[in-house]
Amino acid sequence: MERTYLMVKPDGVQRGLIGEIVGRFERKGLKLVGAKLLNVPLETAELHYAEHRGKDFYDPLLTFITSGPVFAMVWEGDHAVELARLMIGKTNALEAAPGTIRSDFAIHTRFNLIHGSDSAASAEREIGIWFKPEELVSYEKSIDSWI
Ligand code: IDP
Repeated sequence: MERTYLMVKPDGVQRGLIGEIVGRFERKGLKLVGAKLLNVPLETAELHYAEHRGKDFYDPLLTFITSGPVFAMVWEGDHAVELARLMIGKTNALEAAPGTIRSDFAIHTRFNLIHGSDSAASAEREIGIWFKPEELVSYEKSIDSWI
């Protein structure tokens, strides 16, 4: 069983797409184990995007991600990281495959609606940045054996 960190970015929250996005992962069969709406402290944004420090899009990215509330989530399931990345689509909406979240709802690269961890190791690191262990819920769903 794998976990991934997903986050509806400020553009997704402003555009009223939280429900649409959450619904896609629910219908897929992944299990929501943590969620919260929050304004992002600058230090948290810096930690989350540490790998991009120094790139030309880094400062605008921090400004964007701290500009309004985000909806932070942890989802669980077999291959959760890879499945979520496939459903999200490529970073640039122009390159995202039809049917992906970014293709269906985004136009630009920065305002691309959602973050998803790119590996199991990144997921564990990011979950540690955004959630305390006690904020994650462990539970069984009787439907699990059908997925
Ligand atoms: P990802 O979100 O698809 O994993 P990353 O390369 O990790 O993409 O970049 C993090 C975020 O930084 C992107 O989701 C996007 O919001 C922003 N970003 C990445 N590359 C660019 C760019 O070339 N111009 C503007 N923003 C960018």
